[in-house]
Amino acid sequence: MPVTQQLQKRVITIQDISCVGKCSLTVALPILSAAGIETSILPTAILSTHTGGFTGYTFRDLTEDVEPICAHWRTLDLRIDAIYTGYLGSLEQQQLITRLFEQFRQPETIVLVDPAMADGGQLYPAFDEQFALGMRDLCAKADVIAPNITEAALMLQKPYPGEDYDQDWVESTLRELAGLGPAQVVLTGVSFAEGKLGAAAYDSRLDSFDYYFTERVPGYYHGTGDIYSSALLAGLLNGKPVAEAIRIACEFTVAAIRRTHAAATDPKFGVDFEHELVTLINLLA
Ligand code: PXL
Repeated sequence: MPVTQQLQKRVITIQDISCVGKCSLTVALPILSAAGIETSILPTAILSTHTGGFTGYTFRDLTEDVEPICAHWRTLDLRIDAIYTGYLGSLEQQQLITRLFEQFRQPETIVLVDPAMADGGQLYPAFDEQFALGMRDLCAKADVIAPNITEAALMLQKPYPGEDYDQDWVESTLRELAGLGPAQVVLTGVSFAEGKLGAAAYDSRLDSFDYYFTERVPGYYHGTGDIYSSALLAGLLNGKPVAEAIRIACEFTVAAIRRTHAAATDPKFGVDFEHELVTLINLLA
């Protein structure tokens, strides 16, 4: 295979390390690497497990490390193609990361914020409404955001609709989220028909909506939002338009969920995305 002359893309991803229970950095790193992207990390916290479905987990907040890490990076003349944030360790980190965006964003940098803080109508255990409003302010600084329906409702301070929404609700929510600042908004966990699940995207520069759905696999699978956002970014950095990137992310994520459902493993440990990395590579080709 010929070696390409293309400059390798670099992402800085800012999320926690959950040591057990695949999510955040333990999925972002392998997915972005498989997509050919150099992945630099800024860990926001270290937990023995993620906080969804486990009890007794440890939590070490790394807020104090953010500024010294950034100060060192500023001496390195780093070319950064994307900054991608996920689960944050504290409210204070939201302000530090806003500053990081200002310091490291270059004209072509894609800033993707996944406001990973809630699902199924509930905030994750560590967070409150104040945190959700801070996440809204961080989303305002992004180019692309990828909330689920719960996160979207929290940031817009509107009621969580459960399953009771229609295309008008989705499209007005997407427009309201774009009104915060990001040019592109991807809403995940969208369903208009029983047995179907997917994503809706809005590009405010084109005023256009795109949808993509696959079959809904029964059950709740932890870490799939992080898998989705990582694959979405892999698509965007490989030059795919958002309509194509949401398709790639949906197909890859559902393939990993399908495999895990068939294996009947405990879903709190995460899904078997590793055996589907080849699917992602083919989807990106
Ligand atoms: O996948 C989202 C996520 C990331 N990191 C931690 C979490 C969760 C969701 O519960 O607890 C620590």
